[in-house]
Amino acid sequence: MSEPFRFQLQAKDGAARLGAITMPRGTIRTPAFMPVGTAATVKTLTMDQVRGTGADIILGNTYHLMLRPGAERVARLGGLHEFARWPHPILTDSGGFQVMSLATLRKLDEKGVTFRSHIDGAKYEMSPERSIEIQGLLDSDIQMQLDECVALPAAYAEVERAMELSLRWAERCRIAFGDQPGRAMFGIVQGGAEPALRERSALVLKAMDLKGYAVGGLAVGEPQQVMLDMLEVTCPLLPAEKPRYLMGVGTPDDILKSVARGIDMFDCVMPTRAGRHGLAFTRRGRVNLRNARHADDHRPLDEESDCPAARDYSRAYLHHLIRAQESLGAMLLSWNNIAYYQNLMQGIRDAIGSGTFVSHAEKISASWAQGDI
Ligand code: PRF
Repeated sequence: MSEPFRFQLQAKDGAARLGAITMPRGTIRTPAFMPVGTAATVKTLTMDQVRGTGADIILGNTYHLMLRPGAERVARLGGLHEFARWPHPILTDSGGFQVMSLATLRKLDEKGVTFRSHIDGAKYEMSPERSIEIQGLLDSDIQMQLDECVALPAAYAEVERAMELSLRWAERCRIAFGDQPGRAMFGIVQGGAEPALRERSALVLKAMDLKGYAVGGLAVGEPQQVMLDMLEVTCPLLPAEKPRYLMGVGTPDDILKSVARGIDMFDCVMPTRAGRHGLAFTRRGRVNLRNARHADDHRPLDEESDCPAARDYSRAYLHHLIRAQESLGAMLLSWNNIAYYQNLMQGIRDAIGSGTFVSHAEKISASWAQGDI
């Protein structure tokens, strides 16, 4: 019998938590960063490269995969792990957030969302039940409830309406998901920048006794301090023995400050998207390789990195690739950036384990502030 879904807390340092999620396809060391693999690919990278950076889990998107190649097709082809050649855990987002940002002619009501594909204009309907069905067809290990995320700033009544709808959808998703021992369905706390709404959302979801909880509706236009304030309201209300996932976040600085407030899991397009645009994350801060000052720089991004992209190629060469729009440039910088994020998470985990998280976080951000040498 394979291992059911389990979260073990191994150490705490202030509100920061070190832990592990064990499930049939593998163990996720937390705090974890999940590279984004929207369309069954972490853009520009092979799964061997992604795995080699230390990633335990990647994220996939219901919205993109239901449109192309189609959830039923992925199921016929053996599921997303087999299709994309990633045998380790996969978390899928539920689709609503991507519908609202990408699809055209969207309509949202109690039943769910209807929209037209941004690819060919075809019409789709997605209910909470269909979102869970699709995530099951993909064979996702951690599935997300369908929710509605409101961009900030927003009126209280609008945030409240979307949060209450998300709670009703959470209950429908919980029932549709049923009892699947080796998999999990996470609820999503909504409530914008309103402490009272965050509190109600967290308490109702907690009562549903889900296997994990996400904090959604943040990093959607509000200042960082507002996001951190909402985490300070929300995290203490969530059950200590369940994992907490901050959706779509963020910069390395966002991650350090959110771990400090009790978040265990993150995903963000930042490392891959920034990489495709010529931006490299390094221990000394961000380096824009489009900049002419790199044209004759023979130094690598980081001679001490264990990622070949950081260690073995000169900045001059990376600059050239990016300027010439060569796809190798996008690949090398995406690889460097995912490796940087995974190293950041490993450093965070080690520091929590040794009770030095605060000084470690200070050291890391002081090193960014030095700038590129
Ligand atoms: N809900 C879902 N996915 C998301 C978000 C959300 O609120 C966010 C907000 N940062 C990113 N991805 N389902």
